[in-house]
Amino acid sequence: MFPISKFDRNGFACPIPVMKSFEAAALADQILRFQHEEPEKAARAFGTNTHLLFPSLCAVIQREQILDAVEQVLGRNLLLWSASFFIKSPKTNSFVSWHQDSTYWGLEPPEIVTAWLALTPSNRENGCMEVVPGSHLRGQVSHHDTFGDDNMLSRGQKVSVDISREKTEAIELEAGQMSLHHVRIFHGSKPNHTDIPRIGFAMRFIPTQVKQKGGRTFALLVRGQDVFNNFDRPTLPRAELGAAEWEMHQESLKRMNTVLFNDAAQATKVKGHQILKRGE
Ligand SMILES: O=C(O)CCC(=O)C(=O)O
Repeated sequence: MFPISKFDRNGFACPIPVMKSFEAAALADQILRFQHEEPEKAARAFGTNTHLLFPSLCAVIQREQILDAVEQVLGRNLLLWSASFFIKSPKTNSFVSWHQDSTYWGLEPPEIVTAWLALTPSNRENGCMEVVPGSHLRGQVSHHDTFGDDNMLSRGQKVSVDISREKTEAIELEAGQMSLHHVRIFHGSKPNHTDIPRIGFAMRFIPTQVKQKGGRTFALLVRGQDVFNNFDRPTLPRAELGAAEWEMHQESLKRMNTVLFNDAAQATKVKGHQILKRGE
């Protein structure tokens, strides 16, 4: 059990053990093999909701160790709203600008927790996630979109706060460990300067009473009951990358895009209407 009182104060908690490092390494291998063999398909698959394409990832999002920790923060009735990969290849400039997740997701109230599972070690050298502890208590802060090339966020959104004046903390994880972070915490990450990839699988959980503004999206009931019915249920994958699975995946992204990009004409222009290229 991880200390929940610290999550309330800090807006994040880590490290939380989820799986053995060899299990994480096997998943990382599967992901990297797919990326190597079918780069275009992989780019479409990894952005958002990859779990709808792979039964193995669908099993990950429902793992007891993850849900037990999330339940301590959000309560017993839990939905998985989305899941994204953040993959930094060795020696690349990919980075994540400092942002709050709550900015464009259109979810209310802001009771959303991300479980970020490291499938490789994630440390200062290869660009682990960094946070400003306690910043989730400052409410929603304004952001501006940069659409920067190396920025892993689809809009390159950046918090309008001078982070150099803030106290930051690096979230270093071993493969198979995860962190939890609050939807309003300021967070970001730097490039990977090492020879090893950095792979994180970010799972976004909400309690069933949360509502989606701007359209109806999908969310999977992973624990407890849902008496609110605020989301549609996705069909779970039976085969890896099957035709029906791609159809479900694309439909989920189409709906998500309607919500995320409804006021960002430039997003479709810059990202070529590829739906969500990578993490939200
Ligand atoms: O993987 C990263 O470096 C950033 C992840 C992130 O922004 C998130 O999970 O919300």
